[in-house]
Amino acid sequence: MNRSRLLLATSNKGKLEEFRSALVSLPFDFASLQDFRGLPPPSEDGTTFRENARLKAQHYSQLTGLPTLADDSGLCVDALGGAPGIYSKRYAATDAERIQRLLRELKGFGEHERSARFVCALCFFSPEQILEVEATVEGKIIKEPRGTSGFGYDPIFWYPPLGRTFGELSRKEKNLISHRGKALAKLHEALQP
Ligand code: ITT
Repeated sequence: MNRSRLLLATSNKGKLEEFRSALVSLPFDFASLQDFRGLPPPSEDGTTFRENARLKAQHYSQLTGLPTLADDSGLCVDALGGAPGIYSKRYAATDAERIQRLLRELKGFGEHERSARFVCALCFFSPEQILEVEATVEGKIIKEPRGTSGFGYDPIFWYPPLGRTFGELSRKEKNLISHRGKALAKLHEALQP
């Protein structure tokens, strides 16, 4: 059977690995932005995760002619009024600096004031079909990074049911419970032939 190609449109390596591992059983050949070097980036000027995911997916689908999956995600911290939220990537220049900034902003906040959630919006965009799904996972921000797995804010995101940070989970464990894992499971179901 002729399998169609699906573009996994992210320049974030951590996301790409999680996509591949969660979607492996779908009947697509996966392409990535590595296969389309030099494409201009989309303008992510939406006001919600959902809008930004749609902007990215539509942008890359129209440039490549391929069905495209894009993700917009981030960390929302209650004590900071939901920041960094859709600005999670732009919070600082590197993962380490983003973590340091967040820990600085939360200095002085006690154990019970550090609740947070990761949010993930996915958009599958093709000329025939647009699918949008969203999922969240609740946790709290600890005071010192723990673990080296995953990416981004994972080492400071404490997940109470497992008593570990996301930085201490394998990719498989993270995909079972994370915002992205849950959103990918919904998408997987919707895309089943
Ligand atoms: P693409 O737009 O190319 O997909 P990006 O990293 O620029 O990649 P976003 O604009 O969606 O993506 O930014 C999301 C940021 O939120 C990401 O860079 C991390 O800092 C953080 N983030 C999202 N999901 C995360 C996760 O599962 N673990 C840790 N941090 C995460």
